[in-house]
Amino acid sequence: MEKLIDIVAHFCHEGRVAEIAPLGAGLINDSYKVTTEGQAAPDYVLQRINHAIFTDVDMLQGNIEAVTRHIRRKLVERGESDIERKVLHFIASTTGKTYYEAGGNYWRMMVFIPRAKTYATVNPQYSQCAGEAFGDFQAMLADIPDTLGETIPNFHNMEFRLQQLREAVAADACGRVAEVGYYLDEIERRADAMCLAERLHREGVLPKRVCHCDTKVDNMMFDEQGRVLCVIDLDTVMPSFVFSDYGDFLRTAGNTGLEDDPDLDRVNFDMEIFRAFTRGYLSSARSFLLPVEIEGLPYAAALFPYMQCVRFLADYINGDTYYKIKYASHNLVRTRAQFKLLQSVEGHSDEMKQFIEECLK
Ligand code: GN1
Ligand code: MG
Repeated sequence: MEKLIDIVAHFCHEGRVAEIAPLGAGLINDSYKVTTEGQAAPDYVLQRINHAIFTDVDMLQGNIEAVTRHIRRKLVERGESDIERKVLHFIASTTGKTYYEAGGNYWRMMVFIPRAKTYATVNPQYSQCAGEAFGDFQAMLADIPDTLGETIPNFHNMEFRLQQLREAVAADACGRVAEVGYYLDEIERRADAMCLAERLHREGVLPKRVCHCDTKVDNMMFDEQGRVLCVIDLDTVMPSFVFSDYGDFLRTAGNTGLEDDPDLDRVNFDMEIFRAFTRGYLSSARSFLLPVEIEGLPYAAALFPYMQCVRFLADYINGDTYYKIKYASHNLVRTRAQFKLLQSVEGHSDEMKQFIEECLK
């Protein structure tokens, strides 16, 4: 593999590189911070795109360029200040594209957003801001003129994810199926109910819109005052149900434990975060949401722990081919934690409905 410094040299960046160091904790791509000498030039983030997952890098970067261009235009129209910190800026490589291929690896480089932070956990106040920001993100992209490709086909299609799990079970590549019977039964028991969105879509009732599709809480940058600057990690921006963005944020921020918490007593659904995020989201998304979308929000809160449980379990059964793992049973531990979260969400179903009704009054 080419050295990182040689990769960076293929991008049209400013300044001289002082240091390149690993950055972040994503489960898919590898990220590095590229620090430049002095104050004049910005710092950068260099990323190796996971080409096994994002097979069409040209489409991937095309989507991202379209989305960042459109958001930038909206921010300018609104007369926003500090725009460089409010939308990602990918720089061109020597080929003129915003990515560079070297020896079968694909790289891209973006301007590092200074004085910004991501959090693994957020308080209710931050959650409300995050809700407004994701609602606003969807609202800004509602009139994007470009047609976005599906960077990962069927990404949040629950029927497809269940089919993948069933195929993994049938193949049982590592002999792991025997030990996960309990989870497989619990998943199958809920399968029909959880595929509601696909059914509504087929009936022509539920639309797809441009969504972020990876609204984990740590994919959002906050400034020094706790205001949302921008949404990052745009690889999965594509047409989906609004449930994706609403549900995945709550799956991460609304968990009192960790996504892979080995201690299930720590994993519960935090209703205070739910209320704050929902209030924020409805304030900016209400203008375009259909009744069927609003009614589906409690379902979305359950759907994402469920879907993630299915995806982690399928990966465990397949022998850990998709998600980065830190130890042998990591994907099973993740499965258990997501299932516990799902059970906790299910226990709050009526309360969630009531709260949403009150919000709309
Ligand atoms: C992956 O790249 P990262 O870590 O933000 C995954 C998401 C999962 C998430 C679980 C392309 O996101 O869908 O929800 O891990 N992204 C992809 O933590 O599969
Ligand atoms: Mg991420």
